[in-house]
Amino acid sequence: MRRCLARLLALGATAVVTSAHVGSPDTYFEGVAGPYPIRVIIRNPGVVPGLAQITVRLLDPETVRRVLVLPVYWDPRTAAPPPADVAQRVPGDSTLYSAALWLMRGGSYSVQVTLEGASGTGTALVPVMAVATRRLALEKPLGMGLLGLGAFLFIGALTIVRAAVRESGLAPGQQPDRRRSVRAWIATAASAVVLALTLVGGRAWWNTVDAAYRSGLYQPLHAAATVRATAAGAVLHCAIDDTSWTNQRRQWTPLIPDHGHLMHLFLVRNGQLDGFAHLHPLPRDSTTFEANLPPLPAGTYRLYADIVHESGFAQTLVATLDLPPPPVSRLPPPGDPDDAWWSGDGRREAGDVAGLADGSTMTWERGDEPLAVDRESPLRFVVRAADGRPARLEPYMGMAGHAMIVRDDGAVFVHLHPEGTISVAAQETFVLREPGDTVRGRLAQRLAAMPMGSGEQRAVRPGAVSFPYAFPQPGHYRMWVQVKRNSRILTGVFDAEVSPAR
Ligand SMILES: [Cu+2]
Repeated sequence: MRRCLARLLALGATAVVTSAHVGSPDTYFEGVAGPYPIRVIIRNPGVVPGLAQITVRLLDPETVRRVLVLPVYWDPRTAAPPPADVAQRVPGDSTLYSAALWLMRGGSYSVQVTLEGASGTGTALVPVMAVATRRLALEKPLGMGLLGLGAFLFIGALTIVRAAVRESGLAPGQQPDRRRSVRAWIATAASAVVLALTLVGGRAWWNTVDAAYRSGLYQPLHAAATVRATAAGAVLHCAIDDTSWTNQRRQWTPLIPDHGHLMHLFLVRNGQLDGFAHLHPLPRDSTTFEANLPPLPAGTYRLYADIVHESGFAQTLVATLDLPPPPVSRLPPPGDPDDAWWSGDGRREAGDVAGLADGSTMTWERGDEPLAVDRESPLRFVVRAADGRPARLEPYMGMAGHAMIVRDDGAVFVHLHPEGTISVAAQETFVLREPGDTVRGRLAQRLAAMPMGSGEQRAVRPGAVSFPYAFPQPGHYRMWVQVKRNSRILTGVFDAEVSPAR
């Protein structure tokens, strides 16, 4: 009973912690491999070592001869990667390829997806975090079967010992005497004791292995948030107070900026989900970050802080915060120009059309199929000016758009771009990584020296943004979709009901 309870607790705890994003372990990527536009989905095995499933969809019906996939571990000190695997075409679908990838160590990988075809060869790098988030359960029939086989071996071994001592020295047909019989019984009893001790030792060894695995299950770094009132307004203080981060001998590589900011902090009001902010706190030192707090309704907020390490490891830290009512009649303190916030009036945003702050509208083109778990969802949004024409959008932090998705109980949080769930900074680290980058901080310095946003300014199609994604769990979700128009950040809010997988 106790063990059962412990297992349930472990499941409950691991269901909510998964890498980079919360409760959404799979990786979605949309981009180009040289001349070929592709969409890649990598299903995280949840165990390390583990087998990840990768699918590559060709978005242009080009003639592609071969699709190769290869996971490369971030640390150049590890052994050279093996040759790439050839992805197999999925029967019945000429544009879909699939393969399985072994992720042998915990940490970040770049999965190289190479396409060979009529227009030449092209490669895309898709960052993937390999983290253990669960223990595989031993199924009862398998356990019973193994127990039966074990008992058979145990009794078989004793039978062999008994027969060897009692009868092996006798001529055929001869009966063993009493002395032989006694010796045989003694030998059998002694073997039983030795075998039983071996079993006890084996059990202790296995429990140690299991405990080590459990203590290695991924947890994001611990963070805590507080609010401080100052003359200029309320200041949000976020500290990474995890001992594995604050210790001098850090196991973690330093943080690097992702689209220009070391931390992207999202606040979501508990319950009604009617308060939301997307802030960019500035580092005070290597563990504390501060941001001016916009005027949000009072209440309990969940905080999700996205950070990226130099190793390409992206993670989302989680904390909660009680916000006091904002001071009346005071202008919001000046924050980062990329900061944006929204507050609703507690009702559901069930429609397909959201009004934006500048009079334009954002329409979710939901498509005909209902949303279901693991079904690729059309998250496509069209922004129209007040006169109904498609609005001209500008890049917001280098991206055509940002979408933040939260399940109402907070168990799922994901931050999406048209490129998918990947962290662009993690992808950049893999592009810029050189074999000599074995000193911590060297790659981060090179990244920091690059002019900000020098990565290609991602093309913004007139008036539309889309995000590749499939919902990981059923439930009620809210989405905040942010775009920029006329230098103003606009937030569209939508609700989504996701049914269980068929
Ligand atoms: Cu973003």
